[in-house]
Amino acid sequence: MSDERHTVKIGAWANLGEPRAAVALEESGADWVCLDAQHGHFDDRSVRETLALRQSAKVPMLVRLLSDDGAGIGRALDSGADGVIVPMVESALQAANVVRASFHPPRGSRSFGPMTGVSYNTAGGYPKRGPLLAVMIETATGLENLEDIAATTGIDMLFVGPYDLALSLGTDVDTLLADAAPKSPLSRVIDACSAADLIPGAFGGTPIRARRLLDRGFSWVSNCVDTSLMQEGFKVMKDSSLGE
Ligand code: 3PY
Ligand code: MG
Repeated sequence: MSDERHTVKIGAWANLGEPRAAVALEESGADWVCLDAQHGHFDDRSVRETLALRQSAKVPMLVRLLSDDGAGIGRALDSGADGVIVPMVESALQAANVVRASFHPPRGSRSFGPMTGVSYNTAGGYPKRGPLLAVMIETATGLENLEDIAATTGIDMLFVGPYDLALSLGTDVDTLLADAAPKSPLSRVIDACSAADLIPGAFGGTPIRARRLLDRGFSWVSNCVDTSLMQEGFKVMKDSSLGE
């Protein structure tokens, strides 16, 4: 995976739970799209409808799950998600459970639903060997166990949630992003990804924060959410209509 690890991929974050809006993001040039079922409004039905609505799988569509629950992982993958982003992962055991829940036996323990199951897609030529598995590092405990989590066989990406991580560390997002000291939290995540050959990913949320994360060495970075795109987009279009 080494080459892919360093390829910059800018992602769009879909919060609304609206299948057509999420597919429009995929068609707008995003390198990947996340359907957020944790803080966003996606549920089983809207995830399924979104994935079914794609004309073709152009880029990876990942589901950010409500929790690390194995059944939820299986349902997202059965619906055709290209991968999952699992929040609040704090230990190697939790990361190993994510891997186990993502693969059918003999590799894992994912249940096989032959009448409903969709095999995972291969959007954008990646992932080819299975669903993309991203575990979120967003707590002080997750950071403490970072290297063990990164060493878990089967994980593809460490994905930083800077909002939760900043809260957990008693700092703020911009201070966390700006701290480039060698042993700073984000530097440690980059180093752990290098050592374990994982993709370093992070939630940016805005273009400025996405830029900071790219500068810090992250390669899969989200730079917007669908709701803010509408707010910002209308402003830009209004100004442009008025010649400003
Ligand atoms: C975080 O920054 O904590 C996130 O989970 C982004 O959604
Ligand atoms: Mg979070």
